[in-house]
Amino acid sequence: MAELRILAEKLDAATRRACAIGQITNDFPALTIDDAYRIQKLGVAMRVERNERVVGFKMGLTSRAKMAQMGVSEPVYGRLTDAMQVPSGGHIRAGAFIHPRVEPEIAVVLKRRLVGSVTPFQAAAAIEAVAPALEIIDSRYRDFKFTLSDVVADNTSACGFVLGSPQPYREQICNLGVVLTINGRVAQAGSSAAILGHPLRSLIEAARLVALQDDALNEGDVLLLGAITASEVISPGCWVQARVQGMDGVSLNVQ
Ligand code: OOG
Ligand code: MG
Repeated sequence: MAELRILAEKLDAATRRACAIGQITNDFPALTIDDAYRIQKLGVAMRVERNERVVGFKMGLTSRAKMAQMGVSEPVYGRLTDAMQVPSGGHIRAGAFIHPRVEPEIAVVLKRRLVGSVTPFQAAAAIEAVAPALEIIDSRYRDFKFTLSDVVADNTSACGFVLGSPQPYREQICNLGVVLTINGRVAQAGSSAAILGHPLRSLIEAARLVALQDDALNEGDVLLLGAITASEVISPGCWVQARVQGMDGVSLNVQ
């Protein structure tokens, strides 16, 4: 456990200094996924000690586009805190991060606790609202390169998120067109079906994965369901917008 704490501190320092580090699996090639989730939990506890509040979770690597882009092929989850949230139309300072990227997502807000094996019906019944979202990711590893254990320990590159206007959950979220523009130009386009074939599956998978680590999705939690397309590099001067069919846009300025 002491060793896991040291690794969590190393990742936390890299985050705060915006300074990349080598992959931890270079030194610990046998690092298990369970240990990686323990490191993640210790790192988030350090944020909580600094008065951040956990507001939910994010799923990662739930689309083929992301799996191919990152060379990792299993869904993972990370934790979101209030300090990571940026209001829609707000800004971030690229210099506060190492090599930030943005990706279009859909978020759900839960009205019920969800944990372990749940049916699609139970998952749908737990959704209070759906919102278009942008996720800002920033791997703490050099060159944005990692193994599955590395990225889990690094809180799945969580760095920031933007939520658009919440809408009541509709059954038809399974095949919505999604476009990511940067300075008005289409950078990525896809469909919500890219999320494990159906966005609801990401919620079901989140409930299963958190239970493996003795955790749960709770009432009021936000859950980002995972990027629909590959991510895009952002730099000062970028105005990023995601549009999900039938929903309002969600945007972010990069300074
Ligand atoms: C890992 C996080 C992936 C997503 O939506 O697929 C992720 C990364 O790509 O750095 O957030
Ligand atoms: Mg993401």
